Amino acid sequence: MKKIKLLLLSGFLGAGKTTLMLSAANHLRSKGLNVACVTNDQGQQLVDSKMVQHKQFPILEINGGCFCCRFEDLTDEINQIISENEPDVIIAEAVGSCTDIVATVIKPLKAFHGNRLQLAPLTVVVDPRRLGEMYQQTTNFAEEITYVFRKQLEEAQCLVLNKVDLMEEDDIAYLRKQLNKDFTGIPCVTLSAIKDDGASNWLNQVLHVSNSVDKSLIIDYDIYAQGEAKLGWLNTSMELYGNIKDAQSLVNTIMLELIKRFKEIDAEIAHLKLWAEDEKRSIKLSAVRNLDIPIFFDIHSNNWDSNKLELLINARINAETDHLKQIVEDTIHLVHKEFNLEVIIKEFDCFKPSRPVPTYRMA
Ligand SMILES: Nc1nc2c(ncn2[C@@H]2O[C@H](COP(=O)(O)OP(=O)(O)OP(=O)(O)O)[C@@H](O)[C@H]2O)c(=O)[nH]1
Ligand SMILES: [Mg+2]
Repeated sequence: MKKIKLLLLSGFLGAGKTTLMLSAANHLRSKGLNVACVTNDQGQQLVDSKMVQHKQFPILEINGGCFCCRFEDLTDEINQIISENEPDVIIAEAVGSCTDIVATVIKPLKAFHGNRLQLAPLTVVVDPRRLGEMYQQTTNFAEEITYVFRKQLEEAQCLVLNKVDLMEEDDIAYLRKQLNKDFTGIPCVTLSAIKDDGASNWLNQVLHVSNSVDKSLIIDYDIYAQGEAKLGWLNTSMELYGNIKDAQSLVNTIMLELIKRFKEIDAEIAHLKLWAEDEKRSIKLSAVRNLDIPIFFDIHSNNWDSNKLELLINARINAETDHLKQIVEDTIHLVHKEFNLEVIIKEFDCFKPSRPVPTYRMA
């Protein structure tokens, strides 16, 4: 039986996993291969899934916990996508606050499903600015979050230093040197996942290589759980009704307002994503640091007026949930008043990820 290739992406929130997954999926599709994508989150209402659907790839979503804690869901869903879409390659993105994937996902997949899945080396995507902050000890994140970031790097079987377009060559050379020193023997690919064909270097590195590493991470689950619990997680979806003259500018205003308010309480943004759509168009904005201005527009849509807009907000912030909730609620209220829009909240979920309890852990 021909095995289906499974490429697993890990790496911290905002590092560029979804961007790389979509770039790789596009590349493979252009070569005539069937690709399916897997998104994963602690909550529901995911901007990432909207992105995958927008690019028209088959998608499966594992909600309400990471792959390791929802291992049976992951394998059930993989079975389903295989029978419905017959993919040649599946690309799966783990939750950005998750680690210990070799022991809790890769090894169990190899043990129980190795006859039909060919697992590639575990790839960890890195934002070089976050990596620089770790080395220079200038991060604004709680120590326990940096612990998780570091553990993600430690279990990489392939490192992707992404977003090189944002960096000076010297800085990239310095970071590569540090990675080579700290993670000797681990291949490190530098690329820009947002550029056309940015993923091809990575695919060359992992697509035809089977996962052969059996070393599991040494990790303290108490600190890991504390690190995850330092992050406030908020997913909300709503409908906005009224005379929306310029949807892009409206969504931009919401984004800037949220960033301003998080800065005011010194709450570091890990990833703040907004998605807006009506029946014809959609737009996505992301900020992955408090310093992130201007914001990335992943899907452009200029001069866009509408009477009804659906809006998703996904926020992962180093903040207490009551602060996070208050800031998002206040911002929505401001939109209602300043833009004279009726706002109907469909879902509103704000929480801290609970302690990871993997279904399997193979040391
Ligand atoms: N300049 C630049 N921006 C990038 C690159 N890759 C990703 N980004 C941007 O970084 C932001 C985060 O990218 P995502 O792909 O959503 O990151 P992620 O790792 O999937 O984030 P989570 O799902 O929250 O863990 C988006 O605004 C992307 O457009 C890159 O190579 N260069
Ligand atoms: Mg993502």
